[in-house]
Amino acid sequence: MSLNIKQTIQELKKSNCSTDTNFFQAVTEVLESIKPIIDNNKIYEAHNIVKRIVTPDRVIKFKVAWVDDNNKVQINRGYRVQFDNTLGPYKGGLRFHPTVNEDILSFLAFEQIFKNALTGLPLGGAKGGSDFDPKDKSDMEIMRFCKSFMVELHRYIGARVDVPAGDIGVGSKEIGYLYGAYKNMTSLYEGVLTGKQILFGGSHIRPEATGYGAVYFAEKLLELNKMPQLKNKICLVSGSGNVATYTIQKLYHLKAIPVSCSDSRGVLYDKDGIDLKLLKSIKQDRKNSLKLYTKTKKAATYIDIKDFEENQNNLWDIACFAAFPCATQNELNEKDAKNLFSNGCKVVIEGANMPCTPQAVDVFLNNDILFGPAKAANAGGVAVSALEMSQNAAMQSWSINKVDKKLQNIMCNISQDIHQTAKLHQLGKNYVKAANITGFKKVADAMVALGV
Ligand code: NDP
Ligand code: 2IT
Repeated sequence: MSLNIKQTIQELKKSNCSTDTNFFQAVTEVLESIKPIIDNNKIYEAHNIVKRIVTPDRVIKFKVAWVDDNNKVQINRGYRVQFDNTLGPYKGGLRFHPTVNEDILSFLAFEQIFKNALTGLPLGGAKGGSDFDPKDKSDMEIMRFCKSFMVELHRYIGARVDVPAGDIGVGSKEIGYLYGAYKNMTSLYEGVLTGKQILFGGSHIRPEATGYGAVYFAEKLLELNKMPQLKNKICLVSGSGNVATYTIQKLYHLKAIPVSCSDSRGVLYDKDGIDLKLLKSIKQDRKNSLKLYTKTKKAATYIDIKDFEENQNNLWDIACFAAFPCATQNELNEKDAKNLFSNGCKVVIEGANMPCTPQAVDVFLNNDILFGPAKAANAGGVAVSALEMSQNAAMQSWSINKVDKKLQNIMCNISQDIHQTAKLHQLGKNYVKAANITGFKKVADAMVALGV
């Protein structure tokens, strides 16, 4: 029987919340990609693989009570979506942002299964977080929140069970507080979290890994498609957090010219190339606006989000060779994609998770723009997380050079694997389908082999 995508989504909507739009968007994209594989492999139907893979193992939802600086008790929601552990312990980041809900975390956890499979390392898929907003909180409030969050979370995680890491709003500071709380409650000094500081078991290159990895991936994909490399090319980057910062840094290493960045309040354009030192010093404090940059760099332009033209992000109007959306989901829509195309953009690489809407992706694919989907392009972060787990398990610390080389290898392998799949299944340059098929097959074959 052939896979009926509409019916599968409808059944899923009955058991999930029907407003889970991000989750259904992600599931639909994967199912559309793998339909030919499912239809041609009776074994997957016999093992009900589709239904098993779109249903999370468990969704843990809990209350986080913490005390603010005014001695008031505050309440937030905490979550951990443990989607699938077929290939290894549950693995994926924690996001602290006011928009966090079960839908967003389910979509991220679902995507993480296939991303982690693409790395070739033994990792399952998960995601978690809270609607807590660290941006307007003091350090002490963040610490107290993290401690309370871990009081609940520690029951469900472990170095061989589920290993969270960072994501939006969770950097090495938050990971430190979370790790401290876990250690205090369990007496275990184990690799239960990744993205730790080097001082207490972190890995070199983990902060840089997602951004560096996206650029390594881009260079390899360009090479495989016999396109020019990034050297001397104008590049657009969105976001100004972890992923964006290290994407910009690696672009400079390769002598490319990253001219933009953004945050939730506006967009910054510096035609001379973003001054990374200045950007980092401004964004050391999450509360700072990018507008501060123009005080030092008079030639740079800042556009406030309030002044964006309707249904358009003004960042994507700038002429470029390559675009790296590195902020958040659905930040680049169809109109933005058309603007990129008409301004000569040749390659789009997703540093963030699902930053391009499905309609934007169609514009890229229909206009021969080389498109690197998130689950392949931004897998460098979780890949170095897995290397951190290896170092922790072996009680070792590897050199910068060793980790960076391994990261480069992993990103090159991912590019080659999806390029190979695209050839094998005659998908042209549709790396969305190729990445989904490559990741899916690894998990599905292991599911069949392991039995129910
Ligand atoms: P950070 O918190 O370090 O930075 C997030 C950046 O995105 C900030 O500049 C933030 O601006 C901006 N942003 C967040 N929400 C919005 C929004 N609604 N509209 C516009 N801008 C927004 O997070 P990361 O850099 O770690 O994560 C960025 C993306 O990369 C996410 O999609 C994440 O899932 C993905 N990712 C992260 C990995 C990692 O290792 N950290 C690994 C793989 C993927 P502001 O400060 O104003 O909120
Ligand atoms: O989306 C992602 O891959 C991450 N936030 C990193 C996850 C991890 O476990 O390092």
